[in-house]
Amino acid sequence: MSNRRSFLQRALGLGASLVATPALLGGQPTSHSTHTTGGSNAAFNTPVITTDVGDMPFTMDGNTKVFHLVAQVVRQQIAPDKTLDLWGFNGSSPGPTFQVIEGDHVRIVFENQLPEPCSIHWHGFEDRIGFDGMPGISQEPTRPGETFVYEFDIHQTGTYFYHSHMAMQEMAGMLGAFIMHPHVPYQPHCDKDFALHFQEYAVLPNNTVPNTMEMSEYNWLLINGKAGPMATPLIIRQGDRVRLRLINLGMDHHPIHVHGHTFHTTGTEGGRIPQTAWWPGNTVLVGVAQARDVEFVANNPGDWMLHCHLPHHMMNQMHSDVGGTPVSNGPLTQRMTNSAMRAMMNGMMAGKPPQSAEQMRNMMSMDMSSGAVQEQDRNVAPNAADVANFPQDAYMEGPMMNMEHTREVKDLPENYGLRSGWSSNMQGMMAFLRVLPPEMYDTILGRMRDAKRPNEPYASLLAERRQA
Ligand SMILES: [Cu+2]
Repeated sequence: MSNRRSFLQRALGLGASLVATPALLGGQPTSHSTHTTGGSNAAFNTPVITTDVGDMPFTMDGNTKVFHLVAQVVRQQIAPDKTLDLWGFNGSSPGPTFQVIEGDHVRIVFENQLPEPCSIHWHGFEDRIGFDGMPGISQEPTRPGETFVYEFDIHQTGTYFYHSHMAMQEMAGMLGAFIMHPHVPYQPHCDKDFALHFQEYAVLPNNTVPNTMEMSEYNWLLINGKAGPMATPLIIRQGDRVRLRLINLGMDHHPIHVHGHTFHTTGTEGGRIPQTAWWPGNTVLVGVAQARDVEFVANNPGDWMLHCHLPHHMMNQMHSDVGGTPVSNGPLTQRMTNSAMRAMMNGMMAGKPPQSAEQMRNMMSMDMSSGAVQEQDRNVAPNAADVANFPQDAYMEGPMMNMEHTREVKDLPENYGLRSGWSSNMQGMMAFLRVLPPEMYDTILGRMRDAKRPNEPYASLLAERRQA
């Protein structure tokens, strides 16, 4: 993906990816806030961080910010054992986040590399009809290989979106965030500002393509294109005032819950709410096509969870145990463990692949060490077989396999120092909100910096700390 993006940048002469710095986002950075009360009165817009996604680079043509948006097929790993074929933008799904300032003149050169027509809608923009992206209504769709140029004078502020206005394309992943920072920064100042997309996919067994015909049964629930335990944690310094921009462009509504803190809802997809009308909560319903901005002072240290509270949205590869029994990762009874192991061994000894490639991958990633089996045993009461509703028919119920040994989880600097075994309980629409004491915060930032990742979503944070 990153190769593709840098190739595009070279091919189009865009040069290196531009990192949004405070100077580009209006105002000048003052000294970093004291972190005692959270929310200094610093007068600059904190760049938004979109974990696992990153920003859309731009170049300047006079006073115009020029973006090159490419619709294309994207192969994306969403969990340690799952990769999907999605449609997205510039190498990722959701597409990279646009960040502009009220008063900006913006040009977006849209190129369609998909095998069918596409048209981009700028959700919430009070724009001219000819740029609204309604195929056959406001304009012709952009056909395969064609380019269309959108131009906007930004006069709004808040959390907006872009997405394909072909509904099935949107359901295959064609969506992204468009942040309009205010010319006069909001008060109180937020030290961290994150954008989080909530998406759901229905992927049939042994398939890599979301079934966009599905209307209600989803088995992969994602934050910023990743399912737990692969969603990158939000890294927060204890005392920071934090803004979360919760975005939903899917088929389901998501009640998003934050642990350990009380937030205020300070904005919607229509922009900022006057402070006198903010309302407190720890869960906010983000309906389809809505955004909810919430803010809080992260004064409670810990590795807190942020997740959708719909129970079925807290699981991976959720599906009913009807028909052939897949490899169970749930709270196995000893009997089930033995029969599953026996079936696998018999299959192997007969010299035939035990199951499909995907089931095999799942099996390989399962922690089969004797310690893990004992751990499973400890999780099941001796009388379990006599208890009504046990085991439940959803085979991914309960703690699943530990994925800490997988490269994707182990090597992520943002996961450093998490409690051992955490990944067994982090599934679906879940991510960590790590409120870190200063020393640990600096340690993790150091590790993130050392990782030198291309298209680093945290680039603005790492750059800011380098200046400080
Ligand atoms: Cu949900």
